[in-house]
Amino acid sequence: MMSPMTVITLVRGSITDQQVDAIVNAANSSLLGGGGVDGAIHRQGGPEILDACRALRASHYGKGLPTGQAVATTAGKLDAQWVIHTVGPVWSGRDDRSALLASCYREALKVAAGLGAKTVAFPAVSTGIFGWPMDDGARIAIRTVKESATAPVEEVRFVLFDEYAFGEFAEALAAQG
Ligand code: AR6
Repeated sequence: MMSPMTVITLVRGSITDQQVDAIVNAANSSLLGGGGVDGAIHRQGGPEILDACRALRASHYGKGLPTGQAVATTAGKLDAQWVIHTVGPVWSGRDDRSALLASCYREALKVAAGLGAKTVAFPAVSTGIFGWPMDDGARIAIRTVKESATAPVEEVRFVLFDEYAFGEFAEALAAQG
């Protein structure tokens, strides 16, 4: 269960504008950038983040960061100490990949706790370019954070880009109390 010291907050906006200890990136296995949240983070964080990602590829992830895993780099010029890159699953109507989506939140929180982060901002992983339905993505996000957030993480902040995403997260949070 989530530590009683951890709160979940929801805000509308861009994840790149958050002042937190760790910002989670919805990356892809290559760790070399892309569109959506990933593009915004690299654009606003500057080249230091890409340099760190290239170094990680060379040292640990020659075949790419597997789906459902998470790894931290510097946050460059962003107002955070770390970016935690995680790779969400691409939505499939045929096979159930929700365990992999849950794993993204769980593993990112584990990395955050290991770094000593008290505040962590998440986007709605997989719900953009990777096509995951927002209502289901929100339920998995809220449930997994409730199950797995631990000290020293005190705040898990979901940063939702539009009113629709915000509404779905608010509903999931209310439903799961
Ligand atoms: N702040 C917060 N949320 C955002 C922002 C932002 N600046 N920009 C978009 N969103 P996506 P994915 C929302 O596509 O589905 C990249 O190319 C967006 O509306 O960023 O996991 C990677 O390199 C959506 O609800 O990530 C991968 O190849 C959510 O963030 C691929 O996209 C996630 O959308 C990952 O796809």
